[in-house]
Amino acid sequence: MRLSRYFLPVLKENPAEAQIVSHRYMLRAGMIKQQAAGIYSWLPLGFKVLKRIEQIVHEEQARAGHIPLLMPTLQPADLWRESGRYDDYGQEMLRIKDRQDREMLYGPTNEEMITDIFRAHVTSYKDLPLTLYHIQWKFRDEMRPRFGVMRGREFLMKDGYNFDLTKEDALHAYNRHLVSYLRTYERMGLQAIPMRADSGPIGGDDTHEFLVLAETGESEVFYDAAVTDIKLGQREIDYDDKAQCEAVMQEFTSLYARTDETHDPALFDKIPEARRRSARGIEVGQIFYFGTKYSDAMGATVVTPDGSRVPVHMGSHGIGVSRLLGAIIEASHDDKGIIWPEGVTPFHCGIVNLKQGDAETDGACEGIYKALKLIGLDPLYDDRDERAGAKFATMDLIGLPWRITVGPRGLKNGVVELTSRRTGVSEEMPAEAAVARIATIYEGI
Ligand code: P5A
Repeated sequence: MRLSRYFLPVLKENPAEAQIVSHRYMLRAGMIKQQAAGIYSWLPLGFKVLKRIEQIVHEEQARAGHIPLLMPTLQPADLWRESGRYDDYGQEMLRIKDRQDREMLYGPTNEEMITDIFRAHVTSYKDLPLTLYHIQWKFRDEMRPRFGVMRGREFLMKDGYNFDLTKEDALHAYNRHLVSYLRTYERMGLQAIPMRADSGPIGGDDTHEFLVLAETGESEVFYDAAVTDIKLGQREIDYDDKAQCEAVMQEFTSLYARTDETHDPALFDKIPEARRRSARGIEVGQIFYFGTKYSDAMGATVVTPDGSRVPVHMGSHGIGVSRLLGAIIEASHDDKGIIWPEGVTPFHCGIVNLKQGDAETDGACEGIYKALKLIGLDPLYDDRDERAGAKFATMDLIGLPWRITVGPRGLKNGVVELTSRRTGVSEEMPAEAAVARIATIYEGI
């Protein structure tokens, strides 16, 4: 993309309404625009990152064997009357009447609707196990929408639902989700720690939230510092291997890590003092096992091998897709702007032309731009007639992890400059070498 033809409405001033850094940078980098409290338009740069995050979520769900579908945002109230949650949900639910006076709602989550789909089409244990998911907009009329996309009213969620014959199978689905979520967050450059939590209006006893540690996080958390040393890394996972998934789950959840809702000071005090931590965190996901809560209430049953009918065991599993943008920025920025991890960056590399209009510099930039595109990368070429300082400030603000700077002085010596946004370190090298380096960096990402 050439910046001269892109739509990147950056702001010079800090927006007064933004209290935390991610909100400030998302507004300043022209990623989002607020349309009403907690409701945002996703401008091109923000939309691009949102799509990258969705893509990683889809890839990791596919790896775990989960099947995508798409349910609507609007739901009939009657479904929620069946589960008993229509009245329970209270003010957070946006209730709407259509022209026939039928009661509808904008879905805050989809347990009821997926159970309705299941009961309409699945009747035998032979069709199990089954995990369906979608990435769809949700609406929760939060009392205090704030911090930009962190606590929105309209927000994008990945929500998945498992259907299993037995509790044991459903707990495997729980563990499988836990493992696949760990991989999903790590690919986004995040460490998200599973913490024992409260299940709230979703229900059930088994639930973990995934928290990214950040001072601006809304949740208070207590944990053993040793949990931050555990990484999934590149290990091979067989998602059908129950023992392996359970072992990873145990590894990540045996040490003390809880949100304030389930915090137990007596247990916490048993951690060696030097490892005790209380901090704040951003909840980027949550997994639940709630057994037959919805299948009982809504008649989602299957015929078992012995011919009897039983309600299926279920769980649901959510990732805060739009919230993740805020969480990633909170975890990765400096005083100049965002620093995108390579896995989610909106453009792979920036190209800064220091002397727009100079034939040789323009030619070199064009060459690099085309070479990067040819190998399937997506560069952002700042071809505007602007001062170098302004170009650097924009690149730093929007946070592309790599920048190639091209100017007449370097070209005289046959070199361009390759700069890492994270370290600030620059290296001079021929243009072809810079392109080759960028290609290597993104191999396998
Ligand atoms: C699990 C999937 C559920 O709703 N039902 C389907 C279960 N879980 S949850 O924890 O309530 O939400 C899942 C994730 O969505 C994000 N989230 C939000 N993001 C932005 N703004 C909000 N107001 C908001 N509320 C929830 C969180 O990341 C949460 O973990």
